Parts: sequence; structure tokens; C-alpha cells
Amino acid sequence: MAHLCLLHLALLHLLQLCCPTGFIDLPASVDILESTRPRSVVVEFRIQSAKPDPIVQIVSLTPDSRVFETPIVSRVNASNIFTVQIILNDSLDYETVGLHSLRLALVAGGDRVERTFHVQVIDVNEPPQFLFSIVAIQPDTAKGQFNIDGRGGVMSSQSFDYQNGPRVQNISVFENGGAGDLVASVRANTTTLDVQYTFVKSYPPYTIGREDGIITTAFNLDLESDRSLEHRVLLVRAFSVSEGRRGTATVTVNVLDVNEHAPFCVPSVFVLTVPETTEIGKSLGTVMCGDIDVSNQNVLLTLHDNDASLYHFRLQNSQLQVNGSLDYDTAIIASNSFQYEASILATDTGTPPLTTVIPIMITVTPVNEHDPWFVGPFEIVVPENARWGSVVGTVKAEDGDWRFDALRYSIPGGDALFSINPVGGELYLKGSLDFEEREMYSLSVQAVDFDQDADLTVQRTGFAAITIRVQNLNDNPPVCDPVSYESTIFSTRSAGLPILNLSCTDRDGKLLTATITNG
Ligand SMILES: *[C@@H]1O[C@H](CO)[C@@H](O)[C@H](O)[C@H]1NC(C)=O
Ligand SMILES: *[C@@H]1O[C@H](CO)[C@@H](O)[C@H](O)[C@H]1NC(C)=O
Ligand SMILES: *[C@@H]1O[C@H](CO)[C@@H](O)[C@H](O)[C@H]1NC(C)=O
Ligand SMILES: *[C@@H]1O[C@H](CO)[C@@H](O)[C@H](O)[C@H]1NC(C)=O
Ligand SMILES: [Ca+2]
Repeated sequence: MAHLCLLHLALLHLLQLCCPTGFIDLPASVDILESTRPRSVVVEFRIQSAKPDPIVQIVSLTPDSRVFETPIVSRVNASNIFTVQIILNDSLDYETVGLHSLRLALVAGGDRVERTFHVQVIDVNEPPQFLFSIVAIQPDTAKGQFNIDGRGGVMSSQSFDYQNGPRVQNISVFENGGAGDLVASVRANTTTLDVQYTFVKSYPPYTIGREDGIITTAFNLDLESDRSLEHRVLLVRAFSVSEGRRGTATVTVNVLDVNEHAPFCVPSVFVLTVPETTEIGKSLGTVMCGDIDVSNQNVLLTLHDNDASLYHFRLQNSQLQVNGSLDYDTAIIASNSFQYEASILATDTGTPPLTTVIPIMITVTPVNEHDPWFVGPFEIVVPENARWGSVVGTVKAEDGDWRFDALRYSIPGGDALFSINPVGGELYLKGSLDFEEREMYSLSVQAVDFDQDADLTVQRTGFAAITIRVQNLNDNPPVCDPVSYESTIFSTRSAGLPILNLSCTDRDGKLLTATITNG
């Protein structure tokens, strides 16, 4: 029983404790001379693994580079011990990166163990280093003076000494220059002919000419499709195999936005029909604008009127509102098919700014707002001999609604003696007048408007009382009593005695005079 138990423990030990997967003697860090040649072994350490094919990966490397090759794992003997070598892939440069931190993962079957490992680069003073100068090839446009059509590199033309001068060159290029656009030229200050230029690591947007050190864009750099292009730090290395020397320069490339896109707005046009009585402050809609360009996404909205629409609209927080009473009833608006025209300009903040125009076309519909009113005459004098059918006068009414003359005249209930022309307002006599019978008539007339409202059944009426005065004419002869008189008087009749008292009247009521026409 005790033996069995021991055996059992030993098995357990073999299975679980004997050979856990792990790093055996990986140091926390190693020091390595900056002058160490590529292909040299940086570190060799052991791992153990129960599984036959362990692999060791560099999970991450800070700073990111390709300085190290993929670790090489080899089996030592029949045991579970393996050796791992990390080999230098490229030359080191203390001035660029002094410390590389590697995160290593040992993966064996389902097991995974991670460790961090540091490579400390030891500075080797190995003058003369290359002296680099960076020279602008494109027009030497001074910073801040670039403009939209003068595409091209903008940079300091100051050269720098790798050892003593500024370590970073700041280059600016405009976006959308296409593939192959010149960015900068890096040149090693040496007479050696076999200088070659490379990027320390790959920067997909850029390529560098191996022989000439000319950095160009690998594809069209469009900030609108990739914002991260805005700033990129490029490490450029030059090396001479014959001289066994090298140097590194840091080039910061800034991609400047070009204002290529005018703002886009919704709605892109306002076409509305509203009643002329639409109240002030009423919203006609809200404009929403955006801009694709990365550097000028603010959009300013301004309202532009014309003479007819001046002050009638306003913009309040992107909302188009009625600002002044709209009117259907003016000749100006009628001449423009009852349409108010204005526009909203949406302007971005680019240099130079780009603008999108949002046309506004607001058609007003009529509302019958006013009763017609009579302007006179309100008193008409008609000679009593006016003939049947003659025009005794013309009344006139007006209206505040367009069209102002869209009126029809009538006499409510009709009249026995007068009629009116519905269109012209002429009053006709349809009987005869006699001052002696009736001196005055009071006539009620009305004017009814039409076509002054979007709803054609909406009509309004104005009334007036017209006084018609009959003008007296001398149309009746005097009437005397007696009509004839015959009498015999004595010749001795004394003078001065009355013979006859004539009583005469005249219906026209004039002062009468009598004269003896003969005898
Ligand atoms: C296998 O290698 C390890 C490490 O070098 C060593 O300790 C061990 O004795 C070797 N085993 C045999 C069987 O050679
Ligand atoms: C480099 O240039 C860009 C664009 O002109 C500017 O925004 C940035 O501040 C500059 N950086 C340095 C370090 O001069
Ligand atoms: C190039 O190097 C020489 C000496 O090595 C130095 O005198 C010269 O100023 C350098 N030129 C530039 C442009 O840095
Ligand atoms: C709106 O109307 C007021 C007067 O009522 C005027 O002072 C103002 O300028 C108008 N606004 C616009 C944008 O036309
Ligand atoms: Ca009216």
C-alpha cells in the first residue's frame, strides 16, 4: 500500500512537476555595444518544455522596430531543454534608441509563458559619424506662407549635424499630392559613393530612395480618409558598407490639410409654400451642415436677402425663420410669381474658405385679409330730365388684397330705378326722374371681392350708401288762373282800378313775372 502510494506520487511528480514549460535562464537585460554587427547573437538562454516543438516569439518590441530577428529555438539533447538565440537583424544606434524592451512569449502546445527582456545599447563613440543634412528640393516656401495652390514641401532649410545639430527635422507637405509626391531629401554629408538610405522600420505611406535618400509618398495621402497621416516620425538610416559607418536622422512629416470640400448641407435647398399670414418667428426648417475636410469642420451660416426678401427672414441657431410679415399684395412680389428669394451661405473655415449656397424659394399664397371699401362718390346729382338708360354716375371701390381691382359691384336686393354695372361701377337709370315728385334717393351698393384667397370661396364685401340728388330743371310752364279772361269795361272807368287778379303758379317753383305781350 505504501509502495503504491509512493509510486503514485512519483508519477504525479513526473507529469506535473518534472517539466513545466518555462524560461530557465533568461536574464532581465543584456548590455550590447552600439557597434555590434548585424547577425550577432544578442542573448542565448534556455527554456524547458514538455512538448516537442516549443516556439519563442517577440510579442512586442518597444520602441517598435525590426532590430531583432525571430528567436531561434534549438533542442539541446534528448531532454526537455532547448536553447533560444536572439539575433540582431540590423545595426543599433544608441542615439536613436538606447533601450529596447522585448516581450517574449514561449508557446508550447497549449502552454504559454511570457517574460520581458531588455536590451541596453551601450554608446560607442565612434566618430566620425555621418553628418546629415536635409535639403528641401521643392520651392523653399517659408513656413506660414504656404497657400492652397502652391502645393509643396514646407520646411526649415537649415541643415543639421547628426552629432550636434537638431535631431529632428520638421517637414510639412500638403495632402492629396498623389503617389510619388516629393516629401524631402535626406543626404549624408560624405564623399563616400556607396551610401544607402533606408527607413529604420517600414512606414507604409512613405518610401525612400535607397541611393538618393529622396523620401516620397507611397500613395496619395488623404487626411480625410486617414487622419493618422497628419504626423509621422520617420527614422532614416544611412549606411556605408565600405566605410562601415552609419547614422540616423529623424524626420517628422506633417501632412497639411487642403481645403478641398465645400460644406454639405441638409436641406440643400428650401422650396416652400406658405400663406402670406405666416406669423413672425415661425420656423421654416433647420439647416444642418458638415465638412469633410479635417481642419475646417466649423461651418458658418449667413443669410443673404435680395430687395424683395430683405428683413423677411432670419437665421436663428441654424433655423430659418420668418422675420417680417410676408405679403402677397405687392406689385414686386406679384412680379416674381409671389416668390421670396434668398439664400443661405454655408462657409467653412479653410484657407481660402469654401462656400455652399442653399437657395431659398418661399412662395406665398393669398389670404383675403381686407374688406373692399368705397372711395366715392357718395353723392351724385342727376338732372331730372336724365334719360332712361343713361349713366347717372360711377362708384368706385378698392381692396387691400392683390389684385386690388378684383371686385364686382351690385345693389343688394336690386332697385326699381337704378342698376349698376358689376364690372365698372356705372349707375344706370332705368326709369325717369322728376324733381317735383322726389328730390333724393338713397341707394345702397356693395362691392364683393374675388380671387383674393387661396380658398376661392373666401370673399369679402364692402358697402356704401350713395345719395342721388335729382336736379330741378324748368320743365313746367307757369299755370295761371284764370287761363283766359274776357270782360267789358267802361271807357269811363277810372285808371288804376284792377281789372283782374291773375293767380299763376309754376311747379318748378320759380319767381314768376307777367308781361302784357300786346294790346
Ligand atoms: C542535456 O542537456 C542539459 C543541459 O545542457 C544537461 O544538463 C543534461 O545533462 C543533458 N542530458 C544528457 C542526457 O546529455
Ligand atoms: C512642425 O510643423 C507643424 C506644422 O507646421 C507644427 O504644427 C509643429 O508644431 C511643428 N513641430 C515642431 C517641433 O516644430
Ligand atoms: C559636412 O562635413 C564636414 C566635415 O566632416 C563639415 O565641415 C561640413 O560643414 C558638413 N556639411 C554640412 C552641410 O553639414
Ligand atoms: C428682422 O427684423 C428686424 C425688424 O423687425 C430687423 O431689425 C432685423 O434686421 C431683421 N433681421 C434680418 C436678419 O433681416
Ligand atoms: Ca379683399
